[in-house]
Amino acid sequence: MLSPERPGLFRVLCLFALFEAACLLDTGMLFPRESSSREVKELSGLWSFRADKSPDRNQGFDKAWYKSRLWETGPVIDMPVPASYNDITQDPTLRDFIGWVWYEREVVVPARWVTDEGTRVVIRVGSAHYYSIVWVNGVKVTEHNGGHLPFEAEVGSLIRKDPTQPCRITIAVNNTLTLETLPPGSIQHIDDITKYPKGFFVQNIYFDFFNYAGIHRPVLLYTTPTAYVDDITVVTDFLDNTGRVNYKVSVQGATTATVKVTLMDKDGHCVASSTEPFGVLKVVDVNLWWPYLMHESPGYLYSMEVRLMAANERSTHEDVYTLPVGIRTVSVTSTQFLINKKPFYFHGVNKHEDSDIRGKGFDWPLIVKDFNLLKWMGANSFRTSHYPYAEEILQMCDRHGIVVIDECPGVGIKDIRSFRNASLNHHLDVMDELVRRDKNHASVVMWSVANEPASEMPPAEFYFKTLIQHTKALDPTRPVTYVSNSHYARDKGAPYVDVICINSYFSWYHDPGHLEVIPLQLNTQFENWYGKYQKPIIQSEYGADAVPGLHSDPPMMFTEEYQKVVLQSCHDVFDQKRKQYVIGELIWNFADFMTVQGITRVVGNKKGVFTRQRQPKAAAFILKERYWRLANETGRLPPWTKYPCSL
Ligand code: BDP
Repeated sequence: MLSPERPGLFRVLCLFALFEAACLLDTGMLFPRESSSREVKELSGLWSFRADKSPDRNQGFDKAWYKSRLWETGPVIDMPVPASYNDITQDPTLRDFIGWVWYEREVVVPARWVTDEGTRVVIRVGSAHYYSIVWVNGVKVTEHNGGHLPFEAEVGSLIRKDPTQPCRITIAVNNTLTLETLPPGSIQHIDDITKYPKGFFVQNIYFDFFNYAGIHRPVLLYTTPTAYVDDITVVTDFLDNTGRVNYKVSVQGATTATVKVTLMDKDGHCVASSTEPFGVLKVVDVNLWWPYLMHESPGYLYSMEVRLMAANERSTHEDVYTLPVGIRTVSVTSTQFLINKKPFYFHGVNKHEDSDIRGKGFDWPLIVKDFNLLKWMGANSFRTSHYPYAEEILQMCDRHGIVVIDECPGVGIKDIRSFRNASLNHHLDVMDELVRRDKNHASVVMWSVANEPASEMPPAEFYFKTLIQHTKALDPTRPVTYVSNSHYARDKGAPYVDVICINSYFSWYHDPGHLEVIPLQLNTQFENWYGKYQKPIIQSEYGADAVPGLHSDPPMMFTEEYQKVVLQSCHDVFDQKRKQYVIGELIWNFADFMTVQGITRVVGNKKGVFTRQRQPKAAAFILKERYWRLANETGRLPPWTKYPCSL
């Protein structure tokens, strides 16, 4: 990726590596889409729910709750899916619950799914936090370690066993974190009965957001033929006016197969086609995928239709899957981040999947509102701090041209025991799953393998070297970063990354109240990091808490004025350094978000420039002014926007 001397050969090697890497996992993880050969049944809505409040949280397994209907095992309540369960009731023990919770729902499946042996029926959970086990009609079909990423299992044979019965889906989810989970955590039992009730325990976490739990993203049943398109990998580039889509199609369940691949433009016209399972589609007069505010028509997507004609011992099948494809390139020099060979400056935000009542539950109105706010403020990018966001969000980014730094849940790696092999191996698996899921998104321009680990610890160097090299081998077409805290003495991961990402909170956690230190300290920070590594730098977090409606002049901490001045003081330095090697600035945070209770958090973290209800604080207007100005300087505004704009 870094200025190859022989671009042609290099590209072939990259492709080979990505295509091979895609095979490291047994199967693909294509987003379920309807087509002439595929149906999707969404199971969003009310599920039965029961938290296992037994002392060892194991009653559900001892009594095999999955074997009967959940209400037959004891009292159940209604629980919306998708949603975190924590804020749904008035019960404080459920908000702070740690252990197994049980979800159940009965589904009536179309008769054709049952009778047609040539149909494959798959259950897919978009994400559940943290460890999940799934049963269908009392039979275990899969389990999955980790939140934020999808998992699935074939269930056709179980549904067909007794077609007269509805299909009963039971999902048990456990939010317990250990030193080997991502993010890590630990359970602490406190036995002092003079101070704590019997059986008292807490879950210690080392990250700054509430450990929301439950089924966070949609659960689906979907079908494919038994011979089907299992995975598609695309890597794009262009030369002059000609775009190139390098692709590979993986097929499962077929004894013989032929493939027809057709690339269509936005108007549905075929621009290239092939009958090979892998190859290159050439697009004359290509419409490149451009970021929002960098071009007058950002987010241009082609549609790649893969039509499989296959046979197996049962019958012949046709399977159709259509993948949106944005044609663009990404590369990095020692001072610049290039998209389509042009310098790109990240002016954006860090987010969380977080809102009132829903917690981390997927919610379309919230997602669309957030995109409207991003576009209103002129943000062209965000980092998925501190875990992968829903695929539907990345699809929105592809369509709107919002650039994404895709971060895995490697946050809060602070305990030396979390650098052992068990943790590293799980971290590598999570990167495999993340790259498998998100490799085809044009909006994803960089992988972030972790946020602020205790990188001064001796095992950190081996850990991050291995992790970063593994990620680069998985996907040689995108840069890899890892987010450091500028206040840490040493950073062992930095030599291996392509882009340095730094978080710093001058005049907040350090020298609180002393706004005057910001210009000097921020300048020193940049000079030190660039001097040492000669790599482009993104200010990946900066900011200050502001309790909305709290005011003071001269500014005092926690007021809207203080937050404003922190931002403005940083912006002056960014403006000097972006002429040299600073390639972006991402505010911490887009919106206020929930955290554990603590003496530095007033009902959550208040560093949002929007409130948790998505209303602007004074700082939002500062950023809006700045981001549109930056866009005017560095990009090409779409004709339908006027500066200052009110979208
Ligand atoms: C940063 C962390 C982020 C926190 C933020 C803060 O990366 O997760 O929420 O500090 O303290 O260091 O607001």
